[in-house]
Amino acid sequence: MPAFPNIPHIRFEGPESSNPLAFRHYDPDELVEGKTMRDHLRFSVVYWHTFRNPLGDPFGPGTALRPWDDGTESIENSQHRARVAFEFMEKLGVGFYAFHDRDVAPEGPSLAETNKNLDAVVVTLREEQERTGIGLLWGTANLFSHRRYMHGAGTSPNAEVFAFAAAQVKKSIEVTHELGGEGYTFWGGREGYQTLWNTDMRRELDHLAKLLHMAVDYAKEIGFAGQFYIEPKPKEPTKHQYDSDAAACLNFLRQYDLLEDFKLNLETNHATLAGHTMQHELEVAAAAGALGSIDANRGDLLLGWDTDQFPTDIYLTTQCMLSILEGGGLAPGGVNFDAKVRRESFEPIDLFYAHIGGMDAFARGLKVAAAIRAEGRLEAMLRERYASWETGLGAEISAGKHGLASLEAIMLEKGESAPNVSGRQELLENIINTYL
Ligand code: XUL
Ligand code: CO
Repeated sequence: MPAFPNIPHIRFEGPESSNPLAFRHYDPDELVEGKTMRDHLRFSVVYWHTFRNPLGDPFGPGTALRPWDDGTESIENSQHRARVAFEFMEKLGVGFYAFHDRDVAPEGPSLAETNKNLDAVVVTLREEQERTGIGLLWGTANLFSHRRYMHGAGTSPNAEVFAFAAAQVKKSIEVTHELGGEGYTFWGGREGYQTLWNTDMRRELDHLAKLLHMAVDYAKEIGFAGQFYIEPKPKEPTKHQYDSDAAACLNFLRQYDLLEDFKLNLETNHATLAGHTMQHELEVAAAAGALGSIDANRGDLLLGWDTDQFPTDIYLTTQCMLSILEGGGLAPGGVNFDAKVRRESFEPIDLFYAHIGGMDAFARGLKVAAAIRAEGRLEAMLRERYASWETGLGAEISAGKHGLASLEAIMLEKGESAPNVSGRQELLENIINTYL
C-alpha cells in the first residue's frame, strides 16, 4: 500500500505551469555550464525533520499527521517508515538522503541492543537504496538527544560518556560505509558550554579533537573513503557551541591538525544565528579550500532561533549558487534540505510542497548564477577592482620583492598613493537585480 497514493512522480513542467505538484525550474536533465542540474544540485532529504519531526514547539505537542506511522518504537514501524521515506524521495526525484543513527532505529536498553535495532533497519535502507538508486549523502550520530549527553558528548566531563559517544560514532561510520555513504557529518550537538564557571574549555576542545581523530583513523581502518564534514552553528542547544561559525571551525581543525580530513557543511540558518550571511560562510570556507556541502534552509530574521524553514528566497539561492559555482561545486556534498514544515502545515502533502519549493528555488538560483557568470560583468568589475595588483608595484609586492623599508622609500618619493575608485556597490546590486 503506497503512503502517498494520490501523489504522482513530480515532473518538470516549466515556468508557465500552475500545477503545485510540478517543478517549474528544476529540470534534472537540463545542462547548466555543461553539467546536469541533477549533478550540480545533488538534492538530499533529511530523515530527521521529514520523517521524525512531530512538529511540536515549546508551547504545544506535535501536530503532524503521518498516517503510515503507528507511533511505536518497534522495528516493524521503523522499517515501514523507511519504505515510506523512499516512496516519498522517489516521487520527489531526489538522489540522496541523510540521517542520524537514532532517526532510523530506536534506542534500546543497552548499546548492543541499540546496535541490533540499527542493523535491522539498515537492511531495509539498503534494499530501498538498491530498489530506487537513491544514495546516502552523509550519515551522522545523534550525540545530543539522550540524557547521557546532557553535558556534551566528545566534550563531556564524564569520560564514560566520551567512550559511549566514541562507540556510537564507530557504529555510525560502519553503517554509513555499509550504505555506500558519500560523507559523514559532525555537528556539535551539545559540544559547547552553558556557563564558563564549570567549563575547562581547553580540555573540552582537546577531547573533541581526539574524538574526530579517532573517527578519521577508524574510517581509514575500515576503508571508508567518504568526506568528513563539520557543521558550524553558534548556539542552540548550548549558549555557545565550539563549532560556532566557519572561521571558528577552520581554526579548530587547523589547530588540531584535522584540516586535511574535514570540510565544512554549511547551514543557512546557522549562518544567520552567527550574525553572518550564508554567502559569507560559503566564501570563508571556499577561501580555505574547505567548502564541502550545504544544509539548505533559511531562518526568520525577526526570530532569534533555528526555525529551519525551507529556502524559497531566490536572492539567497542565487548567492549560494554563485559562491558554489565559483568554489568548484559541491560534490561529493549536496544541497541537503535540513528544513522542516511549519507546525501549522501538518498534512503529508505539505512535505511535497515544501521540498518542491526548495528545489525550484535552488534550480532558479543555479540558472541565475550561471547567467551572471556567462555574462561576466561581475567578474570583470571584480578583476578591475584589484587590477593594481596585477602589474607594477602590486605584482612586485605579491611576488615578495618588498619589505616595509623599500615601500617606505617608494612612498616617500611619490608623496601620496594613487587615487581610489568607487566600490560601485549600488551598481552591482542593480546588475544582480536585472537577472531576477
Ligand atoms: C541542528 C542541525 C543538525 C545537523 C545534523 O541544528 O542542523 O540536524 O544538520 O546533526
Ligand atoms: Co544541519
